[in-house]
Amino acid sequence: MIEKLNTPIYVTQPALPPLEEFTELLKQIWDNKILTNNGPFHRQFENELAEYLGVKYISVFTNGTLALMTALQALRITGEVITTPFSFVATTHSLWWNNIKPVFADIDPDYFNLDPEKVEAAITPQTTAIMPVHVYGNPCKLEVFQRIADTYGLKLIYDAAHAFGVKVNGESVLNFGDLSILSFHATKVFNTIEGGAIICHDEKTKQRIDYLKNFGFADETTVIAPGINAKMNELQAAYGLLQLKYVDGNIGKRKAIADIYRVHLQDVPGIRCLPDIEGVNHAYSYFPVLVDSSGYGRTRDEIYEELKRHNIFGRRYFYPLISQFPTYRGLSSSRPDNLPIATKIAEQVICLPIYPELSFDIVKSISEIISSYQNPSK
Ligand code: T4K
Repeated sequence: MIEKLNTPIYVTQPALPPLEEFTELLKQIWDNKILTNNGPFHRQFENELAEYLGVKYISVFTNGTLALMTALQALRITGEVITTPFSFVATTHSLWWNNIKPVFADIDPDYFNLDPEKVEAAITPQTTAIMPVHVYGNPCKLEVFQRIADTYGLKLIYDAAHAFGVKVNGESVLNFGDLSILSFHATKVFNTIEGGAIICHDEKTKQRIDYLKNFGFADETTVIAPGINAKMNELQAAYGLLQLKYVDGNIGKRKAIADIYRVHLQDVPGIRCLPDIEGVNHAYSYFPVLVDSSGYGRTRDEIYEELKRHNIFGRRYFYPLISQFPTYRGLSSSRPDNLPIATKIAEQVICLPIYPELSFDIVKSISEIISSYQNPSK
């Protein structure tokens, strides 16, 4: 039997760069007194990030939510946008803050990303764009979405908040669609404390995004649009530069943890882990497992509570569905009978702790708690 752990284990814990290295960069900021507004670290960070990720143009932001909101402004999206209910609320909130009507479509049962067939069926004359999410960093069906977008003349904006560093056949997942958005929040694979980015594919779009994140200023006296203040400051950009040196090692540790969970949970009846996808370089941002109570003998919520009793705090990302929150539940696309797969997955999923400093012994203990808690006779 596994005892209750002395220190709480959360779903994640941020990886930080060595403090001494950060202090060195802080000294430079203290000397030159440039704190924000496209300073030297901001410029260097964008360049090095673009190179690391294998993308052409990137614009860094205060956070992922403002990046999403600005992306919609950059492409002048209006009317209706088809999106997923199985995500963090920020995906849909970004539409709402832009006065755009979200239209929810169901997800696929394998990796829980938007189902392209359901998206196509939801298109109306008001639809202007599709906003899929690479949930847990597993890539959406990229070619199929592009074909639908091209056929119907729609924009394609990927919420890639979970997909830092993810590649498909050697190509960054961020190079697909019109725009992709990253989050560098403390809970993400790569963090700048808070932060985010928009990835685009041409210089003009990058220019427009950069104007928009700086109030719309094109020069000292010209404001080209009602922009917002969403710039990343120099401290975060400097911190981000350091993070780039360590991110590969951190992803390697995440992979090792995912492998241990998979080995230890593979034979537990009613428990499903998501396998890696062939040709994809994963970043292991989350470790979701599905609990089928008919095989396991207990529900997802019972496992969630049992882990808590051991001082382990998994998270039910993404339950409830966004479509169930008060702002959105009145929409006709929010009806559970329109979203049967998302409804089912939201009831079954729990994300287990995964982060670079998590010890392998604790990963094994968590697996053991889940394995010994099953009750197949039920
Ligand atoms: N699109 C998608 C698909 C997203 O998942 C997100 C964010 C966004 C867009 C928006 O991006 P940002 O605007 O956030 O850049 C967290 C995060 O706040 C959020 O960034 C993230 N998705 C979402 C999935 O998770 P919470 O409310 O679950 O986080 P919280 O504070 O409960 O943290 C979870 C655990 O992590 C804590 O129990 C302890 C640990 N933790 C957390 C923080 C903040 C630490 O150890 N240290 C920390 O500093 O939302």
